[in-house]
Amino acid sequence: MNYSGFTLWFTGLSGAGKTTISNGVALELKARSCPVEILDGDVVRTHLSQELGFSKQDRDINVRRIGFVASLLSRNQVIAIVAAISPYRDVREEVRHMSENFVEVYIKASLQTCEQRDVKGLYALARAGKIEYFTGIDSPYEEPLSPEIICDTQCLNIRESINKVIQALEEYKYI
Ligand code: GGZ
Repeated sequence: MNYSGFTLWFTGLSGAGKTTISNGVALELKARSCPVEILDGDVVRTHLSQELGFSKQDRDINVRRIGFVASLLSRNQVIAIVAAISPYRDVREEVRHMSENFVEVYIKASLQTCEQRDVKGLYALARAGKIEYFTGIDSPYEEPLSPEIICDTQCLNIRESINKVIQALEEYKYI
């Protein structure tokens, strides 16, 4: 089968499950012999965006960089999987237009849920004023208005979310 490249963009709060679900989707796609590359916000920040913080201006630069790399990959038949908070709607719209084929996946989880999980202890630090511009605390998260896919993690477990993404990609005839 001939696969075309596309960008699969996961957005959502810190701790919503973007990394876990996107890694699971990547494994499924690799099992189908699809060429896949993952661009995780956290990882990109240690390689491409070390100098950037979390102001709107810096996040916008980070998200545009990721969008640009994803566009290069996807135009070369690679499935570019992005997992980044990418909290601002305007820049998400901008990166949508960078890739010819773009699928936005909203990993939906309430702030309360993410804060309860607090896997990395970052919410506690943000509440204590030790991290500034923390998404959901003192920096906004603008929910997508019409994402191609929504994984509501209050209703779906990890496996179900992964399956939902794969099924949607089949329906869109990307895979
Ligand atoms: C949000 C922060 C912050 C602040 C550090 N706000 O859940 P994580 O830990 O592993 O992933 C988050 C990551 C955010 O990087 P992104 O590139 O995805 O953000 S954006 O798309 O908005 O540019 C989080 C950690 O870095 N982190 N400080 N203040 N998340």
